[in-house]
Amino acid sequence: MHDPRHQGPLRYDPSLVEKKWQTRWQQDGLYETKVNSETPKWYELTMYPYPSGDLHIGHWYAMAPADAHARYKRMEGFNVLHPMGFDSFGLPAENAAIKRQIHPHEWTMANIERMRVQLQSIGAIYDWDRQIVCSLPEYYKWNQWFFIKFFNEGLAYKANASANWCSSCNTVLANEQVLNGACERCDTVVYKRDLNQWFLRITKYAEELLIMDNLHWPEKIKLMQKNWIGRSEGVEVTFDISDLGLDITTLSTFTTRVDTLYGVTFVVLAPEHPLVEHLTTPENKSLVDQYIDATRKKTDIDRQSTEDKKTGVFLGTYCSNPLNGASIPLFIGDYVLSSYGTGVVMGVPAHDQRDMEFAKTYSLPIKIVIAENDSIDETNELNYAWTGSGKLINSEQFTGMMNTEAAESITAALEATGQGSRSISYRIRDWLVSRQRYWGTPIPIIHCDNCGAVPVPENELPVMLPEDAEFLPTGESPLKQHASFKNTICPVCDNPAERETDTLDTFFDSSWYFLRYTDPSNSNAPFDLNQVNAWGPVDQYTGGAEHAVMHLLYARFFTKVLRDLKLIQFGEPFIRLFNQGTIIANQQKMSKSRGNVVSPDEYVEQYGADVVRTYLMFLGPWDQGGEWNDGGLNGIIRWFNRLWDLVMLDHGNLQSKEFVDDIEFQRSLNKTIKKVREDVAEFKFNTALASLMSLTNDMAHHWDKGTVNLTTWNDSVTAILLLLAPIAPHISEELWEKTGHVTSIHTEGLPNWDSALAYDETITLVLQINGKVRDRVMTTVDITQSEAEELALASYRVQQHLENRTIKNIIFVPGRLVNIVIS
Ligand code: ANZ
Ligand code: ZN
Repeated sequence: MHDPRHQGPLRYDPSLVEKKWQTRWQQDGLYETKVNSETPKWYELTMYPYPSGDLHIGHWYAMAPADAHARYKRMEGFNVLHPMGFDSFGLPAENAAIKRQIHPHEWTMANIERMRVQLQSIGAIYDWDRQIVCSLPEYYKWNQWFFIKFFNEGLAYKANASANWCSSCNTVLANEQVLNGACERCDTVVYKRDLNQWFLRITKYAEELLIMDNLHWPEKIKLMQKNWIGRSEGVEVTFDISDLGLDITTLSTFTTRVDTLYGVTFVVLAPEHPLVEHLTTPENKSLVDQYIDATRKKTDIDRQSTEDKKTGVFLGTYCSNPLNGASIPLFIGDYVLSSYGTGVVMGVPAHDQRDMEFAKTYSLPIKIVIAENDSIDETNELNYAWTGSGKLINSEQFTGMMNTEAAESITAALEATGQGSRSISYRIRDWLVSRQRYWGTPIPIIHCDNCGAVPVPENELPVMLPEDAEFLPTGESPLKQHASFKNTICPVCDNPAERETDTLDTFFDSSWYFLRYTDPSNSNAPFDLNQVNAWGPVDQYTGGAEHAVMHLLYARFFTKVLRDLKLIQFGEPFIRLFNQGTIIANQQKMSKSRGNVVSPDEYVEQYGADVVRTYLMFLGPWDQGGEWNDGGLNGIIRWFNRLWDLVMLDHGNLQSKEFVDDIEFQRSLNKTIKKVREDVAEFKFNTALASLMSLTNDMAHHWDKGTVNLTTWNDSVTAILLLLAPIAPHISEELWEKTGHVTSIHTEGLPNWDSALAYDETITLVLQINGKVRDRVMTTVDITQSEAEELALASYRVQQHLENRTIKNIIFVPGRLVNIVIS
């Protein structure tokens, strides 16, 4: 009976048993969620999937462990919301539609139907009444409603900008969607196009978005957000250009090293800078124009590359240094980005590597103003820029000061004369949200010649996406060709006007979907205030680390705006974040092109959802992912069978053993309960499962040896089923019923442990000589140093290795080891 070599088939027919329970749970409304004032809430959310058509093992890997954790929280006594939906707008639907001549809506809805059935097979606690489908008007209506709110607050605006253009997707991309200069979706190299686009003013929240102390998120993700926001403290220094006879008399630069101001030997403007044409002399114009053209073809990444030569063109004009009036030549250079700081850099070749390279290329003077050490003076030849700190030289009255101190003094001097002010620059740019594609939310704006951009009146929402658009990618929004969509009447002045034909970035949809789950079918508002404030914010969010910047940052921004609009009462969307790892096959990431994608369906059909769920949680730490290996499923099947057999044993046989002393087994049981509860709470499913498996062994062992009494046996059966319930909800429910329970195991609480029994009394103390293990002894955890030393020296094996050598030192690591150091 306890033969560990038990092999498949399962003791139960998974298809029958799982179907039976899924139907019953559904009928009993077991997973309907309602706000409830008595029970504390727990909102656990898995990033919603894109309805690509097939639920693959990667989805299971994201969803099954998250479901186990949500179930665990339920059993812990929380009122748990764990919803599911579909991120269903976006390019793949449109591309598939173009390729296969199916309407994106049809393609999307068919995929959703299919995926929902597959999702149901996981046996998760999703409350399907709360499902969200972003591409339906009942959802995107509220995107439009929010957009108008943003617009009215000045948080949505249309502007000309040089935007990232992907020629293969035929649309602009947000900065966040450009990876290493290429489109994150299709890898096509992105170039810049001047376009009139819609932006959301995320930069207004840059400072607050940096505050992440209270977020329980992986440090790595917080750091990525911080770097993306990229805050720099510096000074805006103005250089005089009044000699040139222009309307504008100063040129403003942003520097983080104002202490180097005496070392400026040139000033470089970004080629796109609006003053360039005015600062260029006629003789220099043609070279300058050529250079500007060449710059457009480069990506920002290329422009910032440290490998490439720093190039530029002289404009033929000069500005003067605010401190000493020195005349300084003006250049354009593509290493200066128009979108950062003021788009102008003061060139300090002695102390900035890029400036150094630039100066060498154009034979510009290199003037040292920070001494690397005392022996350096301005006559030294520099081969590299000294970017460290030091005393100022060659800097008039500031000479001799430490540079940190000089920075303060120089700033004060500039402020006094109005030639400079402290300033903070951020790397982050406003979020470009308009897309020239069909399958997205129409932007609810009407352009009127008299009234400008006018929002669509609220009672006319949603602006429906017309079904019959020609959605071929032409580079312009397909809605532009749709006359009856485009032509309308201005809501303000009643004159003919045109609708905005761009659609919203799908990251707009996902920036607030977690709020909609709290009240998904509300047709009067995006959500009811009581519902959203009762459930929100999300207590635990789980998903892939690839969303470190875009989605998570946008959602945080949205949440803060909605808080400021008094629509919600919290300012952070996701309190805790856990990133699962990836599951691989044959040592490689699964992908269609490699042909190594594992489909869960057949496995589920053959072995049931529980075996697949449990295996996924067992194959490695969830945040590290692991290798899918069919053979591994057998281990789970074998274990389930053993457990089944043990639970089904006729425990009446134990009646006679009422008084057996089974303290050893009780210890093992209580320790397991403690360990499993702690592990699952922290998403350590694999070690939790290992403990449950070893408890199974223990149960079998004590049964065979007769060292367990009836009460403890029953406790152990109850405990192991309860602990398994979040991970394998069907088999645990089936066995729960078979052991005589009439109500669902999923309405039970978790088993508790007795701390006196869960206490690890004995440990194995490792005995070493000069770091080499020589013996191991069992002892008590609380053994003292002197007791441990005594024990070590008494060991026969240790004595053999000690021979007659002198002991120099004895190191004791409590609870772990004794290391005897000999000469
Ligand atoms: C003079 C200087 C001297 C600088 C020196 C550095 C060292 P972070 O730290 O990233 O904020 N800079 C300013 N605007 C720029 C732009 N639009 N494109 C490219 N570079 C730009 O970098 C701030 C520094 O980057 C600024 O300080 C400026 O160069 C440059 F020894 O000013 B520094
Ligand atoms: Zn009008």
